[in-house]
Amino acid sequence: MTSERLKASLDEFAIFGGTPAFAEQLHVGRPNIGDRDRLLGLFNQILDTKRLSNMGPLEREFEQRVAEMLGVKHCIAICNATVALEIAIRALGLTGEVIVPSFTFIATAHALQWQQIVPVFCDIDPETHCLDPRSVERMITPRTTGIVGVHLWGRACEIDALTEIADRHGLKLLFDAAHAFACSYEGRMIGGFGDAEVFSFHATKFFNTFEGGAVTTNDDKLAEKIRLMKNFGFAGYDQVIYIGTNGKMSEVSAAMGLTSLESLDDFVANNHRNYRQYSSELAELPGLRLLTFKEHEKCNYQYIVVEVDQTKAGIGRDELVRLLHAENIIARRYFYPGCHRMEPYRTSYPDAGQALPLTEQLAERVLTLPTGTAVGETEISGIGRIIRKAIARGPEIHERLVAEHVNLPLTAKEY
Ligand code: T4K
Repeated sequence: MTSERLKASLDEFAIFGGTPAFAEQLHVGRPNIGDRDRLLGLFNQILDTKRLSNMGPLEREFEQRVAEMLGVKHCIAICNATVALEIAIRALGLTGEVIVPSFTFIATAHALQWQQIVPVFCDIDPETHCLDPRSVERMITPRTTGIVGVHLWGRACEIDALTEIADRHGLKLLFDAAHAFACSYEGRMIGGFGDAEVFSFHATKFFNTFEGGAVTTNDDKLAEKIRLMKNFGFAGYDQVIYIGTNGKMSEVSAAMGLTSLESLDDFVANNHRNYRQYSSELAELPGLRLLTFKEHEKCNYQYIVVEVDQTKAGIGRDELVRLLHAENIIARRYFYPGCHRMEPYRTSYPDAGQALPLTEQLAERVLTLPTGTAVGETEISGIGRIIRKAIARGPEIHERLVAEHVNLPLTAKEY
């Protein structure tokens, strides 16, 4: 960091021509990497044995280790969570309409639309950012076949309420648990709820397999179907008994997964430490709310999520993001503007927003901040100080940005 102790005058903020607080960019989503020697050892094993893919020994070991850790009968490793969602949706026989939050990564909705299933966007609880079960109930029609809940930021949905609704209406219940690896709900690990759950092990997740994902389930028949589907429907040599795709996880990804598993506790401890520091750095700032986690549950703390209320902070979320970017703090507006305002949904369902007032409000307020092993005490204290100074002078910064026409909507490149 170079000049973060400054910013005594507005001119010292990088957005107004000052020196950026950090010489190098700090990102949301820098990968955590486990023991390099262990990983390279596994790579050598892969190269020596020449077993690179197709349900190799590392993929199978990875599946077994994940299933044990989550206390679930089946873990089926997949090449990424998007394909895992697509396969799970198909294996569950979803058709017609499926209820899903709009406040999620676009893959959740696309996995449905990709198979000509209508994603019916449902509002969220502004406290939890997850599906509001009462809104879910209102969106059910005779065409509804399922619900896809998203454990956003690693915080579990209201699983009991959603399960009750799904059971009562005869609907399938799938959870997009892309954010929730190593998290629990009422003391039980996420992975065994609903009909199935889907994890992401993408590079930007706290636990990664480069690219990767998994479906977990306690349903033997469903697991068998998913195993067939991820391998073109092959039941043996020359024997295709089902429609399928290619969802296999490569051996290098499984090697990364096994290595990451060995460091999982360290990754979580690091995230938790970062989260606690952010909590104290950002405490009691007007108009700023740091999303909290239930300390009695297991949590990966992989996202530092902040809501900005311009009426109290004096500065808007987009203005703060722009100010932070200038300081080389690459905050992100996940999941702006909401799936319903992205194509093809924006054109297909132009009125969807009417049923989503809380989603629309939240999408204008949320930003996420860098964490993971790439940032430590010094960086978080620098980020905290910049945010505190920006909020302390929120109205002035806002006025100057307006006067200098810097408060125009963020462009795609600036997100
Ligand atoms: N459901 C939910 C709720 C999800 O959040 C996601 C994915 C999915 C389903 C689908 O999972 P996958 O099919 O991806 O397994 C990222 C990820 O690509 C995506 O996996 C993730 N959610 C989403 C929340 O974030 P971007 O567009 O923000 O990534 P990108 O390329 O801007 O990367 C963020 C930052 O991370 C970069 O600025 C630098 C750093 N980075 C990234 C990569 C890929 C690195 O340092 N190294 C890297 O290799 O989407």
